[in-house]
Amino acid sequence: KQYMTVDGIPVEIEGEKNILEVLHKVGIKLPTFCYHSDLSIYGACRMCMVENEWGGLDAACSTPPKAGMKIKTNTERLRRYRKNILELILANHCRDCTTCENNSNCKLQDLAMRFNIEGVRFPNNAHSTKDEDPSSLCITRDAGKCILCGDCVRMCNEIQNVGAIDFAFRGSKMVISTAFGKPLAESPCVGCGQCSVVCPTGAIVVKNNIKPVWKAIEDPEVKTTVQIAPAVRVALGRELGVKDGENVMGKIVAALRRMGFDEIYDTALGADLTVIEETEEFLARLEENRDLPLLTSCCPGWVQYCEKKHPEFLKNVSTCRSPMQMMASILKDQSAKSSRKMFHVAIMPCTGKKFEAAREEFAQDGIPNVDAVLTTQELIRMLKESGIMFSELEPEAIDMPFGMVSGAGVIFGVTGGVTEAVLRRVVSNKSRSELLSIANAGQRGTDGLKEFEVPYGDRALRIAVVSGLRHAEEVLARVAAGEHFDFIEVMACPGGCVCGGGQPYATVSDQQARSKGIYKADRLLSIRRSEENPLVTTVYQDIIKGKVHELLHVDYTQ
Ligand code: HC1
Ligand code: SF4
Repeated sequence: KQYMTVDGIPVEIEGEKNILEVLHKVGIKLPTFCYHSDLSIYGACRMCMVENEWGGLDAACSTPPKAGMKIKTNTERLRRYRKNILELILANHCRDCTTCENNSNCKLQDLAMRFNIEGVRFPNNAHSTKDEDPSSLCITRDAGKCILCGDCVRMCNEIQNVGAIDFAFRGSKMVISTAFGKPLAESPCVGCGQCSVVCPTGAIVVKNNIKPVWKAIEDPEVKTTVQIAPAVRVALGRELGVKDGENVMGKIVAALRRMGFDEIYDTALGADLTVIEETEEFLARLEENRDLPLLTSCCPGWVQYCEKKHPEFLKNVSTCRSPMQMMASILKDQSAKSSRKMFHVAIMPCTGKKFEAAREEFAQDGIPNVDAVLTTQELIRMLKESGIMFSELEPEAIDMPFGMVSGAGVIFGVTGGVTEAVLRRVVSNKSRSELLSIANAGQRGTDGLKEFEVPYGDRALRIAVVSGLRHAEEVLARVAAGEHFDFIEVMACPGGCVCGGGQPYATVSDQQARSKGIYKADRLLSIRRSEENPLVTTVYQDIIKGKVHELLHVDYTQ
């Protein structure tokens, strides 16, 4: 066994990659801006310095632990050093904290409080005023709040393989920028919002669409309808006094009713329809041996990635509209028969859905099917604004005629969920034990790329499940090189929608709790397969008869 000494106490080294990890084990959480275990180590913020036995300072994030090492983590010198860094950052920072989108959700604010910053001794610098790029429909960047930690750059490059943003210029002129300083909307950005997840300040935040939603709710002439995505129900989190991973769908419904929405639906019904349509499309392609692998189409970040980087694969992308759009197309089509105007809101874990909602493919006579997308984060804000005591609410049920969903629709919220839902439909054995064997086929778990085979007739289906766009790039390269897959599910956000860019920040254990929560919700539903949902039959037979293609499909190749 090997030991190092932390603040005079021996601590065993058990293969940790850096001192930070060793410290976590003994309950010490040093401040960091630029450290995320999933990203490469940058070591730029210097907040996690520790003092070595010779009086030198080492960054705990980039120093591996060694046997016999002696460090101190909390000395007068270190505290002064950290305060100094914070003051320098604050001097270069737009300090409109009380009106900042990220107010109370900001690492800089937190650390300023933790280190007792009572004033900033340095003069304000050039970057200390707002400098916003509002061009993206998904996120807003404000260079005035950027502390140059580089987390967003590494996320966009290393995990998402998009490379929309990077460091530009040097020294005091350094900024994070798109190529040639273009607006983000004109860059390769796919709107996944993962940069905002890792941004420690308000420099990258989710675009806020709350105002038009309140306005519609207030308007007596307008009927407000709302759908709630699968992954939202397990991520409302501690801010509202519930555990991450707990399924609070019933409470969300109750809260939305109190807020004034007229009709409340579950996107999982849209997902049930997606399963039916996508399975049919998949089986047809298998039969005709064309345009394989089928690439899933419900994730808007992925669809944009394919459009921007790999248009040659667009013919493989399923023509199914996303569940959000299937649901919305049907609702808006229904509302055309009514004299009352409908304003339809989608509550999503995803920033990219804001872009999807604005796509011209998803409008009827110029009116978008989804009028506003609110992320889970925005929903939390509205709940707080309303003064609703969320944790105290008694659960309520969603509305008819779309008030029943299957477990297959709910599991869309985790990586592998779409695949599992489609497999439940594809296999002819409909027994309970078969559900279990499908669950263990290989699509579950958080790995960014999962590959497996499932027997189908006298052959095997070769399947890949991808989350995080870097892995999509990898698997597309293999397909381009001639490797065969039948079905590939892609979700842009690592872990799937439960870890979407619009969700409240989650630690690794929160993420696991959310996935577990989704699978638990599935197990507790009496209907586990989309085709067994009686409302699916009603929708096809009564509500969208003769309009299936028009309302449920889209062609991204055009
Ligand atoms: Fe998703 Fe989907 S699962 S894309 O991740 O297919 O956002 O939750 O609503 O549309 O159902 C997101 C989640 C969501 C769609 C569904
Ligand atoms: Fe990159 Fe996604 Fe951020 Fe766009 S939203 S800059 S693609 S990480």
